[in-house]
Amino acid sequence: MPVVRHALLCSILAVSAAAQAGGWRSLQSLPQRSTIDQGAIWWGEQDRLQVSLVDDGVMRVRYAAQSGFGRDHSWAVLPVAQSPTAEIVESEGVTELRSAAIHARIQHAPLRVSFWDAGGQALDADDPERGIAVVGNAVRVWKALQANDQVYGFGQKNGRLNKRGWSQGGYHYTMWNSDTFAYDSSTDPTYVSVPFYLVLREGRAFGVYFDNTHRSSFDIGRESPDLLSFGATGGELDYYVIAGPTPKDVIARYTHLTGRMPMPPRWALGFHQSRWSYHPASKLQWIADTFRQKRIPADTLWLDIDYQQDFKPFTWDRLQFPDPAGLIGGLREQGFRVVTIVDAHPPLQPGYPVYDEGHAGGHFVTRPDGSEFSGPVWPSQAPQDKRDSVFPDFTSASTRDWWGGLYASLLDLGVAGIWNDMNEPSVWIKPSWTMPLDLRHDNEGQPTDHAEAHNVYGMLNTRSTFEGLQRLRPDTRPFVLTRATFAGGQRYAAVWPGDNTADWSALRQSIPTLLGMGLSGFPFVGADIGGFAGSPSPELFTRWLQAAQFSPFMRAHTEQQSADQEPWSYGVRHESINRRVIEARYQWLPQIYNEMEAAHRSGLPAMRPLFLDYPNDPETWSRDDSYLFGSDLLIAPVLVEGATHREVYLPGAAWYSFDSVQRFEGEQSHRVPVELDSLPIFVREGGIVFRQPVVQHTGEMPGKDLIVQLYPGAVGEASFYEDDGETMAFARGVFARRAFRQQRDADGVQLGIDAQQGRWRPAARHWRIEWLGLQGIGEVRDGDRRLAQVDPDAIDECERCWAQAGDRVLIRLPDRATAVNLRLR
Ligand code: MIG
Repeated sequence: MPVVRHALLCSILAVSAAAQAGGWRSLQSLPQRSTIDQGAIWWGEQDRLQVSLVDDGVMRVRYAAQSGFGRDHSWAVLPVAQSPTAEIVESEGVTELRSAAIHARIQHAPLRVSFWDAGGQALDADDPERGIAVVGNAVRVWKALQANDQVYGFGQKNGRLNKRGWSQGGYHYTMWNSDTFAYDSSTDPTYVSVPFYLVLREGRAFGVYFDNTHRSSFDIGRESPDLLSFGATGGELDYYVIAGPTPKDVIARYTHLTGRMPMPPRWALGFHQSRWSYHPASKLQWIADTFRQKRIPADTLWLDIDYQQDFKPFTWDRLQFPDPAGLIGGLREQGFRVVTIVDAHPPLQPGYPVYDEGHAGGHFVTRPDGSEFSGPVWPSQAPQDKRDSVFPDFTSASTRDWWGGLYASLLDLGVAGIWNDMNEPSVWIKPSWTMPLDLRHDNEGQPTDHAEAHNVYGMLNTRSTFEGLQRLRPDTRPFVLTRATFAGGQRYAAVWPGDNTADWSALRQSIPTLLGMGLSGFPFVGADIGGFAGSPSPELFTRWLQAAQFSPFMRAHTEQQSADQEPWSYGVRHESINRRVIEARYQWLPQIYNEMEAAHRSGLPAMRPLFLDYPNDPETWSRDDSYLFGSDLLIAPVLVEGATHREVYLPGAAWYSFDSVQRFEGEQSHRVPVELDSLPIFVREGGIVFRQPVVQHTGEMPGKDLIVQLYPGAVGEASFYEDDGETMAFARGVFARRAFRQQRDADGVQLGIDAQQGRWRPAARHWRIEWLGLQGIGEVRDGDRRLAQVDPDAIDECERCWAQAGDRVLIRLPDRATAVNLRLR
């Protein structure tokens, strides 16, 4: 609560604005001003403008045109400990708020707000002419866009990664969660709303988060090349300006504000196989058996809507699935988990317990007259009993608790994760394809209409699911996948960008879309491999699988009518290439898990655009056909049909091709020849990467060697994290983290491994340490102990030994928790 310290009653008159284009009335000045805790407030008869420091490096601007400020409530922003302090400096016509990382300057007449960082670099600034403006219930602000500003983020959006869109003349994006079957790269909006963007200005960054759930829009240099504007059709103009100076600092601060993804279970980072739908039970069992028989690794099989009786949530079609517990239990013995879809649209059917309970509890969204709303979705197409659906009101805490508890029946059958679909919400009413905007929502005690609740419906659906799973199984990490969500939804669910198409342009689009999600706080994302609508060619499926080898969420999925879309569905040649891609995913899993744990802690995406690590290199600013995975890997998937070459830009100093360990100079483009089975992967000079032998699923990992590969470079460092992969014990210190440091210089070659932090110990296993590009070694010492040299073929059988294999030095040692110092001469 802001504390009014003293009122400075100003005699400046509120100047009513000259009419502007579109009827917008620009804010001029307000007659009253006072300082408040960490900021200042201006007001007139109805208008209020408040600017305050809310977190380290984060200022908040709040403006309401009519009847003052409403309740201070956010679905996205977490409560922040009010630690930083702002110094308030008043001078003629200007108020300044100064803090360690960000300064605000508010000009009084007309009221315009601008920001600086601690180093004096200008950040976000109102356009001097237009600034904040209102028309009817709509609010908007126009910001100055500088010639060299690059703009990113906005969550799940189509188009290029860099939203400045030089060649296209800028972008205009709408935030309104929409079910957009078979969308293309010009479709907007789609399923997700994240009103957050990041501006990169000559290598330095700042961010803006617009905390408004109404339909909103962003214009990035399209209306005018030197303006960026955003606003909403209702609610307050309530936004946060987030200082850098690096883009990583902005994302760290943004995710401190809106939260970070929970630690995923390790199995969720394996390969997932889905389609609409695997049924009956024998079909799902056949899919499972085929993966194991063909030795194609996989962890998770998905049940789409047809497992249910008449598309009713929390039911099973007992003719097709007579014994779900037996089926799921048997699959578990084969190393599979099962995820089931649960759509939040129970049919209006008295006698169906979910309807009866929800009706009795007043849990469903109502019409303005208080009656229960119903509308057609899947249950209206049920094979037998066709009915309209009712919709849980997830804006009510008690409804979230109730719905979250219903997952008990699925967990009791052994279901491992939940897939929330259709939660834009998608309702088959033309032309809106959602609920009427005047429907009523509880809104945590301050009832509102669907126009305000629409964009958070999906996020609150997943909050109900996530919190329900947590309550039901407190020591198990929940796994939830969602189609719709909002800023902050990363706290509850992984996201996939819905119904893409089985064509090359959709594969190409998937990279910038997923990268944009990562920049917007959502690191756990992945698109339907092979495309959802239509059937991919064998080549497209293989290329898509390769492009997704480092996709945080890696799932093949397709629509009802398409051809078979399993890794073996495209002939023997593709089957063996596809197997190798999935095997490689599993070989890389220690590294992938490590980077996803870092994303959980830092908020920074593992799958990230080049500019995130190289913001000062202009060549990276618009690259969106390749990506970094963490800081040490650069992935350049082949995205073009019939390609024989792939152009790859490598930033920074130097990189090595992962497989041939060939050196490539940085700050250059390279033309790399490719075959059908090529996925160009580069490792940063000095990089240390963590891998394992091929496993068929994550359950086979315990006891497997940990392979540590050291790439050439004078120095290199890495941190490596592991835990049990499943429970919450890591949060109580049961994890293992250790630092690796390699050095290659005139004094010799060394690897130091610090004693582990944390109390988790892996099952007994060996380390296999591989020094790449290293020859002429005559002696290897582990501390004081000289290791025996063996033939490279014998390396996997020995207890502690080393071998020279071509230009690689291989070392095998039992894993231990204490510090290790290897010296090679
Ligand atoms: O109206 O559950 O995006 O992945 O297979 C279509 C059936 C409903 C849309 C999802 C898709 C899923 C399909 N669903």
